[in-house]
Amino acid sequence: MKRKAIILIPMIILWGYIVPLKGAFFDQAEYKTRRAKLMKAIPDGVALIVGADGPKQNSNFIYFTGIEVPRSILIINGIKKESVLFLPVVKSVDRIKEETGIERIAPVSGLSRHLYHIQSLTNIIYTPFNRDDALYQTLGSLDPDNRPSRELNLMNQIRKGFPNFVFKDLTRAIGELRVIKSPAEIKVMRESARISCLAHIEVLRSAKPGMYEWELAALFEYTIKRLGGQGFGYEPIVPSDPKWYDSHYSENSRKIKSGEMVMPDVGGEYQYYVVDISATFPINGKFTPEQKRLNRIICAVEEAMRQVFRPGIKRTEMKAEVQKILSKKDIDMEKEGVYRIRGDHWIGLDVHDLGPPRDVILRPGMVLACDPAIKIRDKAGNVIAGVKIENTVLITKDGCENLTHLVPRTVEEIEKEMAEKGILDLIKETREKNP
Ligand SMILES: [Mn+2]
Repeated sequence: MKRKAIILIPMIILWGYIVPLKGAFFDQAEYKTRRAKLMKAIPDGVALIVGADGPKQNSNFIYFTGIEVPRSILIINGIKKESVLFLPVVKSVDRIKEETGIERIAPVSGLSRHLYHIQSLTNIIYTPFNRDDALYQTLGSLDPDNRPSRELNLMNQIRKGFPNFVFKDLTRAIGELRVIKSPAEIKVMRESARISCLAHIEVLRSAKPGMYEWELAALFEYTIKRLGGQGFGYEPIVPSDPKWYDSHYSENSRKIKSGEMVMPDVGGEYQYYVVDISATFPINGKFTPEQKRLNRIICAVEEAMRQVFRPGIKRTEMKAEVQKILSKKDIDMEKEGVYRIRGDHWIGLDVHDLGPPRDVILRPGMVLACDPAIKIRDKAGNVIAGVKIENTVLITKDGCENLTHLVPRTVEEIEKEMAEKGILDLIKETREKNP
């Protein structure tokens, strides 16, 4: 099965068709269920969700509506159990109602009147507080970038006009919903994973010593978009030695020399769903004995983590179980400097998705990172070598499913893929034939 998938890849990449984006990505029932669950969580108030001002919608708004129209606003009424979508220009009302199941559609100019009427129902407005401009932000600090967000601007305007309203944070309630993926969401995440994995394979095939990190980043982006993705799911990090250990490195400007390792942390976005993938490979396509050793250890750790990921386990309990599995393979995580073995974060509409706190018990439908890493330091404490891999993993009813399983992981798989021709090899051949 796996071989077949890999043989098909060049065909898919070169002649694949582009899936166009559309307004609503799921059927009406999906969006109605999401809003109904939120209504249950806010029986004493209304939720206010502010849409993005550009062509790309924000995660919460797309989650509850599937609507991309810029500058829209959504009210989900937990008391009356209905939703009102405010659009800058009201058109295609029947189509939007059909796609989203939203009960009422009105012009944004009618929001003020709507809030006036809501006052007789409740004084509570729930809205997701933005981490960066929470209401307790210090006022009057001297920082040119210290501007209130659009959301905060709107809150302040509402406060001025309707001083009785009290705002409460909705982030936690939305996180509880978004952390469990429905069957429809899982289907989309599988596709997001598939195209992101194919991009990793394409990069392995094209990577050569002497290339710049940005060339690999550009190839990731091209492949993801060519296969129907919206682009990067998050800022791509394509570091090579010795930049790799700086986890926020995103200049991607280094020329990669033979003998050096590359550690791309790149995932695509498809219909707004993101996957998170990291890999480690030698730019010249051949692992040294020490690199082979690190690869063997990290693959064993990652596999053990997936053996442990299952419903009912607490993330804080994972480390001991992982070590138990590894002991049978004579791997001591402590001694090898292995870290991050609990699944670092939730993944979904955002790469660091909204969800409950770390010590929560895993449940089916959760998607999280399986992202162990090793850093090797010299006596002075400087990082001199290391390895990192990351898969996006779904908790199923009796274990887990690796959504990003198509990425080559072992030494054999990686070396074999790197020996294949990639798009950049084909471009080079064309150029040589036509000097
Ligand atoms: Mn990650």
